[in-house]
Amino acid sequence: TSRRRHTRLHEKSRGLGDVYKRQDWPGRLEALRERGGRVVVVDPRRTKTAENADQHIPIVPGTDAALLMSIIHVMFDESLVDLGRLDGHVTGVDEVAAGALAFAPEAVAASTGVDAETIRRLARDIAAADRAAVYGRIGTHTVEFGTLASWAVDVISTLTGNLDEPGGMMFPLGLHQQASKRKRGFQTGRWRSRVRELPEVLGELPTATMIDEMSKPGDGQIRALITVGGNPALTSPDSEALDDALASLEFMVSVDPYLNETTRHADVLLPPPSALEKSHYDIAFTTLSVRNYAMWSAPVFERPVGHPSEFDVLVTLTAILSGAPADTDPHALAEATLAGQVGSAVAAPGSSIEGRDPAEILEALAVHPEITERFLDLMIRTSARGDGFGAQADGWTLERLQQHEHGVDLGPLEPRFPEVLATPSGMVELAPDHIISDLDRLASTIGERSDGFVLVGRRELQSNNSWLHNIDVLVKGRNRCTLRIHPDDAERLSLADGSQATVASSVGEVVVDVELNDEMMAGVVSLPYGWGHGRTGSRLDVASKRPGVNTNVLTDRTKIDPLSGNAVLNGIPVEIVPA
Ligand SMILES: Nc1nc2c(c(=O)[nH]1)N[C@H]1C(S)=C(S)[C@@H](COP(=O)(O)OP(=O)(O)OC[C@H]3O[C@@H](n4cnc5c(=O)[nH]c(N)nc54)[C@H](O)[C@@H]3O)O[C@H]1N2
Ligand SMILES: Nc1nc2c(c(=O)[nH]1)N[C@H]1C(S)=C(S)[C@@H](COP(=O)(O)OP(=O)(O)OC[C@H]3O[C@@H](n4cnc5c(=O)[nH]c(N)nc54)[C@H](O)[C@@H]3O)O[C@H]1N2
Ligand SMILES: [Mo]
Repeated sequence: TSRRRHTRLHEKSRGLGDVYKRQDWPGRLEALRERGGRVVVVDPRRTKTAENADQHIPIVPGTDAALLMSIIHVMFDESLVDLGRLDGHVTGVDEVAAGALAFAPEAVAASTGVDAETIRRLARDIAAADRAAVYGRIGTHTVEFGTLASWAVDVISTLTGNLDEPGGMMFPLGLHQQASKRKRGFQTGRWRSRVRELPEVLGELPTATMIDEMSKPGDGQIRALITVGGNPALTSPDSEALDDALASLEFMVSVDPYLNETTRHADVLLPPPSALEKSHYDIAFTTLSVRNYAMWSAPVFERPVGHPSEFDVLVTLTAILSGAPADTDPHALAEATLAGQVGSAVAAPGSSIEGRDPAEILEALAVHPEITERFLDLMIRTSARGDGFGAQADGWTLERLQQHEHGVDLGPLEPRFPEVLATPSGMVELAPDHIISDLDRLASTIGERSDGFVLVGRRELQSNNSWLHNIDVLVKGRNRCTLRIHPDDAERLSLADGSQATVASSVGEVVVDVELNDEMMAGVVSLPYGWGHGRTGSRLDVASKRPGVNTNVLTDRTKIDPLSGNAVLNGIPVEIVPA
């Protein structure tokens, strides 16, 4: 790389920092506390986040739904419910109140490990605060009652008037987004999987049943697979069985820069250019951001001549799958797709370009040499803040965004109700049938805490899921793939720091280095995920020298949250003995 390019890369990364610095979590937590706010972290492990908080509440893994329902119970019991501005826009409040009856704090204290007084105080504090946000992620979602827990998080925000309110849980509006949603509602189970008859969710089936669909013979058996930027051999449940299933496929294509644990099974590996060799506009994460912003980044390096872009690779695969010959020009298909999108936009009632001539719009988009940028510009210009191709004099275009090398700050999040509601009724439908009926299943699990160890996961700053372990600077130093266990538990099991333990679940076992650490709740152990390298046929020289073990050998594919189909990845019952 040339010196000039190095300088450019440096400037780019500084530019990114300017935008992402605002995401700085330790700084945000500190600022929140300086303003007089309080942070409470519920986690079986005393994480860095918990250390930076006012209060850490250890919880038995997998029991958040019960804790949250108990908070809701107290809110009704003590008349703390106040919908605020949302009053009149919410249905189902009475059904939620009835559903929460079974979850009195005393009833859930033993199984959650959180005492009744703590639960009551949480409910009262959230309700009494001028503003409060309740937030849950991997720990609350990837468990048996993940859907209920996620829903209950939003119910608490709603019942306390903190949904769509500054300081509470809000909805960002990205530069590419429309202000109002189509009122289509959310359906699941329109069709079911072949082997386990699991319902589709948003047109997808659980990864947890991929193995069954590939290995059970019969009509409709999956015999070919395309993976794009995924490493399921390490990241999906019941990895050993999945590895066998991948090996049994008749044909597999992978679009991936690495020859890793998954792509070693591929007949054809299509490596895309590096992420630094393409432009970037973030769509996924702006829907989760705490402030509205937009940024377009130019490629840092030019793509080598003759190397197709990832977009071209995917379009070509799409063309082949739809029956076109392998030498189909991907650009022709992409152009046709773009023309189709423009056609829909000019035909859509209420669109900012309704009734315009599609040819005029396509010509305006043609200023961008890359077709991907034309798709993006169409989204931006027809969005809530877009220029509507001239209809809004001060509106945004991709060209205008491109002039802001370090991105643009579009201001704080603003209330978006009722436009953002996508339910058929246009209301907050708080009590959908399938969720309310799952509360009985949850109620049947409360009672005593079961004995025995449970396993939770861990993410690392120097890694991203499974795929940054082949980069020396990111993996050097002490072994990070360790089983963290509370010193008292370790003593009981005669496990010394640095010794090895065998960890066994219902489906598999691993032998792993032990790390004593009092951040762990008693009875809970933690293993990071994304490790288990060094498989024959992979080509990961650095990672193979520090392979670690794959925690998903221990996750059971039959254990899922039935509503979402999400695999249970946290709270796995395990037995531990010295190895
Ligand atoms: N550096 C780095 N950044 C990443 C990633 C990475 O691998 N590395 N991965 C990215 C991805 S794909 C994602 S999805 C996000 C995930 O980001 P997070 O959702 O923050 O995920 P984790 O860091 O795994 O934290 C999960 C926490 O849940 C706790 N936990 C486990 N079980 C339970 C439970 O039953 N109840 C409760 N209350 N807590 C529980 C765990 O102890 C852990 O502290 O991070 C993203 N960012
Ligand atoms: N036990 C347990 N299992 C988990 C989780 C957990 O917390 N615990 N977390 C779950 C979560 S939240 C997630 S998101 C999944 C992640 O699961 P995966 O998405 O399967 O895992 P990654 O390691 O992120 O895989 C990224 C792949 O993309 C490739 N790649 C990198 N750059 C590019 C590129 O520019 N183009 C293409 N095409 N490929 C590229 C990498 O080589 C790698 O193969 O794992 C899930 N599994
Ligand atoms: Mo994720």
